[in-house]
Amino acid sequence: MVQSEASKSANGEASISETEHVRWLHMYEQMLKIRVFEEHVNILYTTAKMPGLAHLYIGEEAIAVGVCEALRRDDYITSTHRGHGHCLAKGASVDLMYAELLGKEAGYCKGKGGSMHIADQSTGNLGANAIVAGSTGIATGAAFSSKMRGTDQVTVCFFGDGALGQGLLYEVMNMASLWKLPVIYVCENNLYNEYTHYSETTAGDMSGRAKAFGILTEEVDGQDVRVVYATAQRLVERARQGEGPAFLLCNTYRYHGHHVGDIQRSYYRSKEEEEQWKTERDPLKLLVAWMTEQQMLDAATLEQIEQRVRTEIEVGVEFGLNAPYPERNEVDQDVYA
Ligand SMILES: Cc1ncc(C[n+]2csc(CCOP(=O)(O)OP(=O)(O)O)c2C)c(N)n1
Ligand SMILES: [Mg+2]
Repeated sequence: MVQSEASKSANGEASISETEHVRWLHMYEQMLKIRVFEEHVNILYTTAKMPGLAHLYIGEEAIAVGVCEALRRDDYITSTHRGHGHCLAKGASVDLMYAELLGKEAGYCKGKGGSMHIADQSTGNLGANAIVAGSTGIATGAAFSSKMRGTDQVTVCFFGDGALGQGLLYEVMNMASLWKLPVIYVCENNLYNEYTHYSETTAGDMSGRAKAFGILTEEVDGQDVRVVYATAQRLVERARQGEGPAFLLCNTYRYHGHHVGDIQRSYYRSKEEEEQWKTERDPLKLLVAWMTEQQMLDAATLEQIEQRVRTEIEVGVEFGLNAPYPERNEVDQDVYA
């Protein structure tokens, strides 16, 4: 992971170091990769090339990227039904992800898991999970394991605001606090649980639920990757030093429907609300604006990054489409049901 702080220029003003510059460019590229990856997932679904369905993360990219940038490769994450962004931010291969989504043998789960079950042990990704809050037990167990094994690995547990309605989360937060486990609970509050605004399902203060267990809490603007990254870095280092768990509440918004088929959304949220987030609070636009202001980004660099990302994604889509399906006689292999 890249590490450095703002240095002082000759005239004494804080300036962006070369290392930081590289890191911000990388973070922008990662966010764009998630967005373009998912735009193509949407195309694959609407053109009936992809079986099953998918929950798009577009709009929330700054959280996965800001948090995963603060992690080492051997740190762990667990993810959710809306998990492509987490997987890619932790370093998953675009090719193998498309192969999985398209049901192909080369995919992360040999094509048998699909969008909601991608796991990638090589990058410390213990898996997406279709059960709301299901990954909270796995993440806490992984953190317990790191502690027992005496490693300094940290686990990040991503989940949506809907998971705050699940009892398991409270059992594991209790344990994590008592045993000072190196786990960060990252709650992505995108305002909705499926088609219901969180205010109709979630009483009281979200962070207060973690505070009740004596867990350190932070609340950030999930559209601003700079604040997500800075806060995650602090919480991760603290956990690595044995100072225990934290709860990071990130306020965000999903641009698309709950899943790719949810296209008539006016009965639960307005077009104006969607437009406002897209125009005023878009995480990519916010980062580009700041980097441009800091003279870290010009039109030519933006174009180069865009080209690189689009090529990687197009190659990945082709790879997935052309890859073979598993053999028929493998249908009952590697499945547990
Ligand atoms: C235990 C359980 N109950 C219900 C569902 C159906 N379900 C799938 S996603 C979802 C809403 C999740 O909302 P949130 O946690 O806020 O995540 P988001 O989709 O907003 O990212 C529900 C209720 C499920 N998958 N698991
Ligand atoms: Mg939600």
